Amino acid sequence: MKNNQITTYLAEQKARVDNALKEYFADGNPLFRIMHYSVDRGKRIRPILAIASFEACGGEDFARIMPIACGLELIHTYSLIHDDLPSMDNDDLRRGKPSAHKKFGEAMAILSGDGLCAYAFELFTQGNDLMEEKYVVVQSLSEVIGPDGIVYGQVLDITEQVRIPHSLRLIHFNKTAKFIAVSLKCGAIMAQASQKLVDALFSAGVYLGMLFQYTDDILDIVGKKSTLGKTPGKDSTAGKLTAPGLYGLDGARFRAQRYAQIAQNRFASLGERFDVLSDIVTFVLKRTY
Ligand code: GRG
Repeated sequence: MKNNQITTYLAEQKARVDNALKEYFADGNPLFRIMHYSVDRGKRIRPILAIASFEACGGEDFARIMPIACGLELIHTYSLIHDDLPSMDNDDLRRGKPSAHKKFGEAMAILSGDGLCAYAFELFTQGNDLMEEKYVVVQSLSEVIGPDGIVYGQVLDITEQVRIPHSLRLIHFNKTAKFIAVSLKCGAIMAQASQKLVDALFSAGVYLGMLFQYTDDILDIVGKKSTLGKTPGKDSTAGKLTAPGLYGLDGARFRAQRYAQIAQNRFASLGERFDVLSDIVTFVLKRTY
């Protein structure tokens, strides 16, 4: 795919996800409006990866993957809301607007995150078909968003003092890469792909996830305020362990390219149907927001 083709593909998938999310938040008590405020405006990279993986694995019925894809976005948003809290990163801006606690106060921000987490599991388990697949989806997701995944990554992010490559890898792997990888895995599970393919997509996804966090760290320094949608330079000035902080900008860019290359080799080895994932890798490597 050419650069403009992958951009169009991503925009189309994002529109599908946004429409579905709007429906999931169309009704409900006022808390749903508060939750949707934070859900609104993300890039939707995780749901798009689930959809792309589902389709590449031969999945056709869109209704099978959409609730799972949207549930991933709800969990992601929940983690962003909590990440921004005064006791965590204390960020006033998220997705180009006041973060949840700035807009609604800390208590409502925490509660909206709690609500998003529970609502996500409602979406993961919705309907009476493919119960076994949904069980594996929930099992796989629980493993990577909890104390051996995102939550652990955040603990390390806050507490890690030892500025060595191993620490950086551990933070990136847990905070970001496992969740990106599991998004691909969920798409494959819902397409009833073989265990071998499910595992191959997860392990390729880890490299894409490491790349994603590298580019996030790089953009934190060189990204434009107008496109970032969050407070620029926050991580570097807060003394966080980041890729450019450890390796310098050029070193971080070089290593990002290496992660991209490994991810692309892995996707290429799965056959042409997975080219879209290689194109997403290129997009992530070159992204400006
Ligand atoms: C609630 C699961 C959960 C965990 C609590 C707060 C916390 C522990 C973890 C924070 C983890 C975190 C914020 C990781 C950063 C991941 C990352 C690169 C976020 C930016 O993702 P984008 O660029 O953002 O996809 P958009 O806004 O486009 O969705």
